[in-house]
Amino acid sequence: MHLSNSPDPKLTVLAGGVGGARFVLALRAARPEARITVIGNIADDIWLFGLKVCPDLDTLMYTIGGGADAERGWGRADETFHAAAELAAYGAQPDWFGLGDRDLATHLIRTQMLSAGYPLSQVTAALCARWELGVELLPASDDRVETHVVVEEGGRKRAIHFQEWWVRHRAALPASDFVMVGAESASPGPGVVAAIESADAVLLPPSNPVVSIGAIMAIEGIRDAIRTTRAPVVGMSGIVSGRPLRGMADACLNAIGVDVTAAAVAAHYGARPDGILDGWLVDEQDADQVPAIEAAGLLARAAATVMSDPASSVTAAEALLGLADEVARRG
Ligand code: FO1
Repeated sequence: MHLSNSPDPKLTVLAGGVGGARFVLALRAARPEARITVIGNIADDIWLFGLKVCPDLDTLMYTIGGGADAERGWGRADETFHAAAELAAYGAQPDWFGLGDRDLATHLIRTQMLSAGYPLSQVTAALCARWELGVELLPASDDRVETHVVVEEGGRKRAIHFQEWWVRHRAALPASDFVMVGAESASPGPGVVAAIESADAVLLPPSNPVVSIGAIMAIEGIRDAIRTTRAPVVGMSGIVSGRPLRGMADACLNAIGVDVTAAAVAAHYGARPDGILDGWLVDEQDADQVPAIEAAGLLARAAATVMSDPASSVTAAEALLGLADEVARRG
């Protein structure tokens, strides 16, 4: 089936936080009739003050649900930080991760449901019901997976939680590796493999290729499903003109020895079946990289991909759907 003539295509998106969330918003606007499933990264998750915090799932939920702080990208709109200030007054650590008051309610109810024995997938569905997303948000796994970053300080190597590296150190501590602890034994969450296998297209938004898409792909059952699905699998580069559009993907790519270019990220993902992609969309500013990407076995196109407002975001989403269609037509 081709996307262009399907009345209600099934679109499955693998997403990290802000970039993934903005892409899904645009996709929903571009294809209101589509059944969209979003598989969210869980490896950014962290336990703080006895609470389970799921930054990427929450960024997806708040953004798609219209409750996010658009400027910051993460957390709730109209947020206050009274509880965080009180914790700081007690000298509580960590003091580098700002849990807002409204946001705290999400972590409280999530933790209460998890403690009562509900899996993360059911908890996420219950939380999302309030936000009426118009898409289905599935955690990549119900199992615990956590990205740890291997850093070197004073000639000694140690591993720290991803959030400590990202938020506290602003990704400035030289990193030599990322370890997705628990990924090797984690199973895909309920519905995840089915969403990939039954999709008309699988879409990778401009999420971080290492700690967002890479962390989802670290779960073997998901990686295998992506490699073998009959659906076209296409992605959009978050690297434009040698720089990440947002976030600190450059620090992540440097750490694993991948150049900060759209073509290098495409080569890092690789062509199916050994890799995970059929097609790769780069920004028009990187059109000169298209031949190199095609030489690596991918269908590549250049288009306006920078999502600076709702209209340009829809244009970018349409371009990625067009690439998926082209892959499908080639068979
Ligand atoms: N990012 C920050 O830069 N500083 C924060 O204090 C911070 C708090 C925070 C609280 C809840 C939440 O869901 C996300 C939060 N983030 C914060 C964003 C987030 O941790 C990262 O940007 C992502 O994990 C990377 O995708």
